[in-house]
Amino acid sequence: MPSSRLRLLLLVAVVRGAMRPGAVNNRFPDDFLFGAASASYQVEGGWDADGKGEGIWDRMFHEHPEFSRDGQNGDVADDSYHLYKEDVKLLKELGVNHYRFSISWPRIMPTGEANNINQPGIDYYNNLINELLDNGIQPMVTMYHWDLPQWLQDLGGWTNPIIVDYFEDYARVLYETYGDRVKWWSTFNEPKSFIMGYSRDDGLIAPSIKKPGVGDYLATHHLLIAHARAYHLYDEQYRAKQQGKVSIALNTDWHEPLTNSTEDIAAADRAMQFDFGLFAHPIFSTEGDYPPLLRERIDNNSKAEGRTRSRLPVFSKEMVEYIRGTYDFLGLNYYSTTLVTSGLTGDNPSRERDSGIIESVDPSWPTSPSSTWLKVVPWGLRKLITWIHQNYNAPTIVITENGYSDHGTLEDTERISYYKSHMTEVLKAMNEDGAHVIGYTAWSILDNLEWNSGYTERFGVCYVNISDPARPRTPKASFYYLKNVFQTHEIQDTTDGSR
Ligand code: PNW
Repeated sequence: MPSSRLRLLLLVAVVRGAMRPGAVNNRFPDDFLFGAASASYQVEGGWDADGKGEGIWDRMFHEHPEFSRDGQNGDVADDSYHLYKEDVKLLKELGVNHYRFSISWPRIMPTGEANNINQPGIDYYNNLINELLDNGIQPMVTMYHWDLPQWLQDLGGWTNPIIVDYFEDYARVLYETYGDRVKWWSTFNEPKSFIMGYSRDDGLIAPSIKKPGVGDYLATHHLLIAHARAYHLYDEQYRAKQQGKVSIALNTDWHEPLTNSTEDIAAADRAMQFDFGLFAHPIFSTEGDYPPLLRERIDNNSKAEGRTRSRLPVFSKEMVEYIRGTYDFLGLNYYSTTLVTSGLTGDNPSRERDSGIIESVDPSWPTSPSSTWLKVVPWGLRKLITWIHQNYNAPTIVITENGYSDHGTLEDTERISYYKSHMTEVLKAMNEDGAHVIGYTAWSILDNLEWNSGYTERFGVCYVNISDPARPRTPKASFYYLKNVFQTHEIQDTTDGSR
């Protein structure tokens, strides 16, 4: 038996990651998982093909073409519904371990109901999954990347508690149909983004319900319960046989205090709680439930508004326990960072106003040429990973999205330096801060329909020519750069994406 002092030293070494094989500064461990991502509405097209039902993004863009910056929508997008074999070919050449894609709920269940299955939709994902596996690529499936069946939205969507039952039915169909081959599941992609579909006053996010400070919290409440239902269902009925993992993909900017004043530090913490803790605390914290800070602020504001109950719904004790711990890993999407100070902004009421923070950016941060929000701040990713590691019980983390947008150039040197600098920060979080990151997923394999920005903002490591009905795909320099990193597990110095 080693002495207790020796054991302590060993423990420290293990915790610091120093004993993990391959844990050197520019090298990822041998078993590290590299992948690339997409989402159904952004790439598939075939919006009404072969019996697919209408989704909320179909409805929104058809009714409001002006909500798209270039008039593009998901009707055809990258036509991956027909061209998925080409996508898999590219993924194989890129050398990924996994492909993170999402399933379109209305494609397999046109109304969202489990008694109404669309067989061609089921077949599409069977074909995609089999094609991936035949090429040695693991499917990493997101159940919900924002395309709710319109039929369910007509019942109130995420604001109606009945959605939890429908989501559980949907999850059951997915486990039953694909669970023999899919071992990585995420229930939701970026709740923080899609709850804005129930709050934003410009209506730009489907389903364009403008109920800030009420609709977004209601949607949050129900999606958290739905997540837990899907997790428990897997645990109770599928895990033993299918041996997969179930989690959720959360996103946030890193929020850095504007100055080191106590007030700014507190404001930055509030920003993290409102953007990330709202979803993470109920699932990943030791005590569960919404962050106490949110409970207090939103309850107080609700009272001051003369309400009889809080705009943030309340979980019963049983429900807190039911949701707590429903994860096998944490999916993390990161793009950018903001500076935070305290102050009141946004609609009254709204989540923004409840948070009591004002955000800005440092003008010296490089900016994506095509984005209004993407500032390049690699160190924010390390701080975020380490903050999660310290605040939520050192979860196993898969970076489920990280990437850079431009107008679509093939010589995308800025994208290469974005990937390079961000992967370097991931390694620092692992090796120097002891965080348990096991995978990194680039957003995105293809230029795709970037929601309201259409194709004016492109995230792909492959260019897609959308003027050509054949939607030809062409690898960019960043494709070859990533290929090299994925192959060698080493961050290459070159920024020219040498082939
Ligand atoms: C994510 N922001 O969305 C989504 O998961 C993807 O569907 C999307 O294409 C990708 O990131 C790039 O935008 C985000 O304004 C949308 O901070 C907006 C923001 C962040 C993420």
